Amino acid sequence: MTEKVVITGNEAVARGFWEAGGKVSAAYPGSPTVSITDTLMKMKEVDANWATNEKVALEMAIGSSITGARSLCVMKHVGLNIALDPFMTFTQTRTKGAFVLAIGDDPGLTSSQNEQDSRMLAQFANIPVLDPATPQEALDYTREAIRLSEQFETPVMLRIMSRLCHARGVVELNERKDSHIAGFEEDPSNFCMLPPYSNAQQYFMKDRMENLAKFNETYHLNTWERQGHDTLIITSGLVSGVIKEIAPAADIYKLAMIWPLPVEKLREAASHYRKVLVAEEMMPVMEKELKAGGIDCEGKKFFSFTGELDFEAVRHALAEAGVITATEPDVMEPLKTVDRTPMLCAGCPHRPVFDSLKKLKATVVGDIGCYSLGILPPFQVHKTNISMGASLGMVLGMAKANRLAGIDKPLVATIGDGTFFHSGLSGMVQLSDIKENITVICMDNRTTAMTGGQKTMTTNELFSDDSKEAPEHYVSIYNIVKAMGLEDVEVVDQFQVKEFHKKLKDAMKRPGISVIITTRPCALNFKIVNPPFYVDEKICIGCRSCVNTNCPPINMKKYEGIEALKSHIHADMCVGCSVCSQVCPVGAIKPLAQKKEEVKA
Ligand SMILES: Cc1ncc(C[n+]2csc(CCOP(=O)(O)OP(=O)(O)O)c2C)c(N)n1
Ligand code: SF4
Ligand code: SF4
Ligand code: SF4
Repeated sequence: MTEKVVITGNEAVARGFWEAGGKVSAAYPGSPTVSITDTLMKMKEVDANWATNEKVALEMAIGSSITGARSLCVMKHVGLNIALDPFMTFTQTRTKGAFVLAIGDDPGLTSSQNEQDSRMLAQFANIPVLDPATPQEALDYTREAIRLSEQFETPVMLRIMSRLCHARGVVELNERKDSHIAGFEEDPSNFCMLPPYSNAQQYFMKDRMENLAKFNETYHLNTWERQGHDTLIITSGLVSGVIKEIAPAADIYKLAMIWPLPVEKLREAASHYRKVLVAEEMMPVMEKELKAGGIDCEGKKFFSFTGELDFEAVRHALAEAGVITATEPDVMEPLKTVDRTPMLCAGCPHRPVFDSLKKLKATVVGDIGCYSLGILPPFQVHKTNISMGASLGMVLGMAKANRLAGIDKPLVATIGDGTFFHSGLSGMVQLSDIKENITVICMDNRTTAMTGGQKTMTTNELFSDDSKEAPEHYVSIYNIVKAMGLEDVEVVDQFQVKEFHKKLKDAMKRPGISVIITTRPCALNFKIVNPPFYVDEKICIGCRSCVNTNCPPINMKKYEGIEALKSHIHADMCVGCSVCSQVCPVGAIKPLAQKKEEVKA
């Protein structure tokens, strides 16, 4: 029985895995692929897991695959950097249970620290790549990836672009075909990657890629649309759909498997045309390979090497390449939107930390999470942001360089609980036996907030429901840091604004490593709503200290009968964290309930 539904690309990947008899999935959260795992977690036949980082996720999926279970590993593009070590060696082996790596690329860096092209890592690791264009293809290609993985004994990369992950489309569903888990069969020549076994696997890997390239020469999912145009556009995935809409009369060779390329087939196709264009987002992977194969083509001469190839970018490139006339009207008027910088939520636990750091004029080595917003105005406290977990190693390097240069300036590093467990542990150990003056703030909001509130090892169930029962599983950052031998470790409530400020100031003055662990949970994820506050405009002196905390409900406004601008709180947006009332120098911000009491009296 088939059914048609409207779902996202991510939901389609999850469904495809389920239909193909998928058994185990392991993921680390990161935009744009988060909802693949959210969806899998609702499917009882699949054992779906969030791992502590991408390397652990990959290793879990390797383990289930070599035990014969159809396995899926999910991450965002930069996650593969973390998992690259096991990945590069695992791809030498003959895959047992299917292994699919669903990886989300983010051209245009809508929510990432860089814009890397995962195809390059697939090329590096000698595995094939499928590139779906629509939610339907996301489902079909996931099933196909499982099939190819078992047929060719290879891990398969399913590369999904951020726009497809979140795009919705009509998708035809099918029943699940369950699969059998054969169990682990000992085979040192395949699973013990040491010489001489690993030397032999190089030949297997090379032959496997040659077989896949041959297979791709006649792959039924690659399509060649011939309409008599003098230019052939070789493309794949989302970009193929954009091209079709902009230039419906174009001749398009759309590849389903974008690595390894069917060079002979493309050479033959190219021979029918006056000109060949290669349209691909980010790196010129296909263009370079085709040029190396002697095929006369152009790509990055017209298509940008950075950003999404959206309608405007493709239209411009096709006009420049002479495929369409420049006078053709735009397919879509650009939307007129108001630019807004991202803001911390009302009641965010990171706010008072940034407020203090700003006042202390600290040099802060930042990390990745909601607290990365400390880079932006009005706080502008974070001075660096490189990769997850980097703050701890970086702050140590900076402290050492400062000492050699005779610069006596205390340094602060921030790291969230999610990031601490992801890749901060080893940096923290490195800090445990040094003499430099460094303050580390572990911003433990009990969740991986930035990616939608996945659990971390400190996620305390007490915050997520009202059961008041002890947390099921809780790993204390305090205990870990103490066990590393660090003595100067404090657990603080940053919503006691003045005390917190003093503790931070003192810690920054103390020599050696001081660790401060903040404890207030994420207001959004744990739905923390307390009674709101209001501004007594008669007391307010308009100093803007509250406004500078950048909490969304606060703004300056003109009150009737008062000349100067005074502060105001939108009660329906305020979640009553009290931080603004604590920074007000004249006590003008009070609980709204108090005002109501006064009115009654
Ligand atoms: C290597 C890598 N994997 C995943 C991500 C996606 N990501 C962005 S921030 C973040 C973690 C944030 O959690 P936490 O450190 O607890 O900070 P919070 O957002 O809760 O403030 C993740 C997983 C990333 N940027 N880089
Ligand atoms: S999601 Fe949580 S941690 Fe992130 S800004 Fe909102 S309240 Fe702060
Ligand atoms: S009490 Fe103040 S800082 Fe807290 S949520 Fe309300 S307006 Fe924002
Ligand atoms: S901090 Fe107090 S005095 Fe200053 S603007 Fe806000 S409410 Fe007014």
